[in-house]
Amino acid sequence: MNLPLSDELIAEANHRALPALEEDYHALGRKLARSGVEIDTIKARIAGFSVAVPSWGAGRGGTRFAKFPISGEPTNIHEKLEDCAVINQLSRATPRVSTHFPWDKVSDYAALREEAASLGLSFDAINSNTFQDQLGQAHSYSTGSLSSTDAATRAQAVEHNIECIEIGRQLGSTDLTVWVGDGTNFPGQQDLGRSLDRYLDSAAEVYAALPGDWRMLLEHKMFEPAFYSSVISDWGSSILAAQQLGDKAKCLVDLGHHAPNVNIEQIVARLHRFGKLGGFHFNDSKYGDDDLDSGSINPHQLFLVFNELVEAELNPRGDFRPSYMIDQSHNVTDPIESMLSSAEAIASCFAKAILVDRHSLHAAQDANDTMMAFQALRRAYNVDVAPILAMARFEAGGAIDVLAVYRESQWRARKAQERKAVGLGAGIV
Ligand code: LRH
Ligand code: MN
Repeated sequence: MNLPLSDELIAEANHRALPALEEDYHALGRKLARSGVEIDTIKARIAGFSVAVPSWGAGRGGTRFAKFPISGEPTNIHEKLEDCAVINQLSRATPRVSTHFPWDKVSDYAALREEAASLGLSFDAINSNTFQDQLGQAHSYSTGSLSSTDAATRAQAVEHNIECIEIGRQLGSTDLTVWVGDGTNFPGQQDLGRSLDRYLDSAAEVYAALPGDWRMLLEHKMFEPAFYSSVISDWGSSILAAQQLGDKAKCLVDLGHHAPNVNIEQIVARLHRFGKLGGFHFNDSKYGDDDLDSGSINPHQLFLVFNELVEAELNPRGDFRPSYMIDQSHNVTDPIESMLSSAEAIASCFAKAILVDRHSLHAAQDANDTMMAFQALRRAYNVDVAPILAMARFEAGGAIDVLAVYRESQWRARKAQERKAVGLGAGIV
């Protein structure tokens, strides 16, 4: 394996940081032991936890107004994989990359798979794209894709998804994420019932092309790019579609795809109850689909989502293996720093959820002791789990202080010398 950063750089920085970490780790260990928790057990669970990073998140993102590139940002999938390898080498928690087509198109996918493996990476879910038109495309998606009124456009969208499955097979993926921007901006523009029927017929053709061990992850979204109705607008439409399609169809929860204040952790519990919880796109938001860094606005909600996931793990329904993936747009930060910070925020919410004393929680719930039930969650949420995450990272060969070591590496400045400049533009990528 040829990892992008020198092991010496990480080892020297860790040597300086280790004494303080050991002190904090053992102090936390003594505190947790007082409530019967063995800190090494939690560390082992964290060591086994990982989240996939989005290839499209390795570059600067933007809004419809503008995108402000940074020098040294990646310009193709090869440079994006390099940057994803930096994130994993430091965090030891992001060994998989979720790809997007045609944004990540290359001529040799077997070679790309080997290239990723040499960087310590593998591929998670494949994302299809029928929300943009490509040069030379026969039929425009301007009036919809899988739900278009035009049969040739639907067939083209189905064909693209099947092509993505074929690419995914070569990359070693086993999940296809299908998000469609299909919808309307005016009442009456489309029949709300028939547009769903067309979507279901097209999705059934994609479903039929899934290899035996694959899943199709349906991603719902309330609005944008459509601002009156979206064909798969909420978890209800998504679970009904997934139930109609079959066992290999599951629902993907993008945290930013709901109306403000929606109880997303309850949606997670419901999707799990019916065996349809397929995965997540982790990010955060204050208003719309802001695609901000996970845990940066509402870390408590992220904790409550993981609290439901730990409960779900204890009460499995069907094959409980949700895909954990980040889906963010890094408009104002160095994308590598944002994904390092986000991976930490996600893993720490998982660690806090594991620390919940479920015996006390369930006893208080059964006794309708509201305050003690809430306190069972709050006690875990208030634990500073950073020493556990850092120790797990250190023992896995990562950096104790990921951002400090990343900056010390001068990676971005070095890449600014090598990589061609990215042009000005707008939009997510
Ligand atoms: C849609 C979405 C979807 C991706 C895109 C990049 O908002 O969340 O998951 O295809 O962002
Ligand atoms: Mn998403």
